[in-house]
Amino acid sequence: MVKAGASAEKLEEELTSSLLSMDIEAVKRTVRESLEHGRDAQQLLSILMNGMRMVGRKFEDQEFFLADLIMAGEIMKQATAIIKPHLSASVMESAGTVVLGTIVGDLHDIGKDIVKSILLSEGFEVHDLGTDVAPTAFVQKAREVGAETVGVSALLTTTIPRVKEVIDELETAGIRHEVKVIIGGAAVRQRDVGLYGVDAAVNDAIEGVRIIKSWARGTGTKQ
Ligand code: B1M
Repeated sequence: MVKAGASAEKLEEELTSSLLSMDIEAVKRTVRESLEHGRDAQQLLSILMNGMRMVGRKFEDQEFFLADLIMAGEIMKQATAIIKPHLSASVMESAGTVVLGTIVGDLHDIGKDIVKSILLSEGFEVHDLGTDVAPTAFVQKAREVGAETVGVSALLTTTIPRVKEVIDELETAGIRHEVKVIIGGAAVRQRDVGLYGVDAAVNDAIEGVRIIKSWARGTGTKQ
């Protein structure tokens, strides 16, 4: 158990070790106790995300199997459910409307759900379409709710290019000039802006929300 005044290193060591040994109860207990003792929610999230990267590497090295990936995903979901209410909540005015989803072919939703929580806490109206979302569905929903932003999560190198179809559909619908598009996920890179014609590409939720907020305030520029 992590003691109240334990160092950041000790906390990271214990949380990562519990995650890698798939001890869901230990992860949840450490997260809960750390928050009770005033630990920063963002710091806990970063530690868990690093741990998930290690899980991913172990999966690549065939040290972990699909069952481990599934279990780690479940642990991350339950841990982030505890952390989310503690993530930054500043301005509570209706900041804008965002349509959010994970692109077609992709079932990863933990990162998307974090982005959604932060957007909600920042006063945005969020329409979450879930995972495996067809490009046309993003556009239909954006049109229906008058969204200024479409946020696409994509974790697989095979699914990232499909964001181009969202851009094409927005153009076909004649509303590309009214809607900004941001893509996010661990493998998303800045070059994706040029490759697929999106307005921003990030691999960090806080950075993504910062950009969406700047667009809502009208201070953002195309990346
Ligand atoms: Co998958 N998976 N997975 N997986 N999985 C990765 C992504 C992988 C990198 C693991 C690896 O091999 N190293 C790899 C992709 C390789 C690649 O394409 N380059 C991979 C693979 C291969 C697969 C399968 C193909 C495995 C298989 O079946 N053989 C399969 C694909 C299924 C599918 O989608 N069709 C698969 C399945 C799964 C599970 C279902 C078991 C599970 C997901 C559970 C779930 O989401 N409900 C899973 C998991 C857990 C992972 C890893 C281990 C962790 C992902 C995660 O949740 N991270 C992952 C390894 C990794 O990411 N390095 C891996 C924590 C999360 C908080 O981070 O999602 O990056 P992330 O979100 C961040 C930022 O990226 C950003 O904000 C978040 C917080 O800062 N962000 C946005 C995300 N979306 C954003 C949107 C924005 C802005 C920011 O604006 C709109």
